[in-house]
Amino acid sequence: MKIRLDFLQAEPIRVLITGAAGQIAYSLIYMVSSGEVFGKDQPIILHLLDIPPMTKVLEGVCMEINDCALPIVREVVATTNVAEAFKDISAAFLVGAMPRKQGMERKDLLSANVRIFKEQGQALDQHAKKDVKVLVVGNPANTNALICSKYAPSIPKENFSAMTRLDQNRGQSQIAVRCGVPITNVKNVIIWGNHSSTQYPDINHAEVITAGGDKKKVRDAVNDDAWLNDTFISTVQKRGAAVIAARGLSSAMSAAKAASDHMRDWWQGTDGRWVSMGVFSDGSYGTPAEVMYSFPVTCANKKWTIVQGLAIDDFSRQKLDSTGNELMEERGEAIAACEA
Ligand code: NAX
Repeated sequence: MKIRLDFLQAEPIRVLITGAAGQIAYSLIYMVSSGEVFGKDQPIILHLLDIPPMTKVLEGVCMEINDCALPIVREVVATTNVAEAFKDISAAFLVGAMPRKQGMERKDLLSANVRIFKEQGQALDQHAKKDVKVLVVGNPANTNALICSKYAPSIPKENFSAMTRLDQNRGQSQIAVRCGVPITNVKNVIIWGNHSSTQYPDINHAEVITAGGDKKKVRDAVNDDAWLNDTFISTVQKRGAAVIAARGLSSAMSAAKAASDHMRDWWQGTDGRWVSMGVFSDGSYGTPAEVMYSFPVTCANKKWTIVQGLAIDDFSRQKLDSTGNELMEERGEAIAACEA
């Protein structure tokens, strides 16, 4: 009889999900706990953080985790205590954030949220493992990730990222539907910049295997520049609002799937595939340095590397600049809010 010693021997890792009583977490907890992100042989100790008014909901979520009977989940630490939540974690999905209330200005939302991420940055600095991988989902995701990293100086900046994978998945899916092929036939759609309406979904370097089996540039396969330069871009940019209009609630299942795709690829590698991640900009492609800018990256050995050498035409240049300008503005407002 063959005994699976690898599974028995692996040390559990502690994985934090914040906003654990919310709707994205409701899907994400299952995806992480089923082994899709860190591997089916990697036991985990789930840390779940939410705010005190959500304690009862969190208890219900814990009951369901137990009832799922998940082999890799060794323990669940459900808490409203920030220090306990961040203690010894190896990975963090920072999903919890304050939602936009009616009549609230964008600036007020930004300042409320960056204060949450300042506190969580400090908690990471004090309590998490120094090689922790942090994915920020809560909006404004890029700027929240920047603030988190600023207040966690003992953790390398490369260990922080913001989620633009949902935008990438949305873009690749639009192309797959348009070309009448499975999603796996489309690759290298890029999201540049901010996870906001200024993001630039770029298909200029994307490829598709057509229904006839040929490998083509997406621009050639679609053969409709008006659709690609206008309808496609605005559909991806406005997809979140379209889901809210239809569902009465914001994207949750797809956001959870994107968060698990993002962390899985970072943790397990992309094998040369490009994925989009909001990461600390080094100024590549003439983007502003020191903002969390979404770039095409590849991942290996738990590290991301920006894909270099791509040609940027005038149309793209203007879009890369405008989303970069927005990130610089957000950075200024966020730092002011944290220092106030
Ligand atoms: P929900 O309102 O369903 O859940 C948020 C949860 O966070 C709540 O349970 C709330 O109590 C908790 N929370 C609030 N403050 C907290 C704090 N300081 N510490 C811990 N928990 C806290 O929102 P949900 O739909 O799950 O969305 C969560 C966040 O994801 C929002 O900021 C949303 O804007 C953002 N999104 C980001 C996306 C991205 O692509 N980057 C896409 C999906 C989503 O819109």
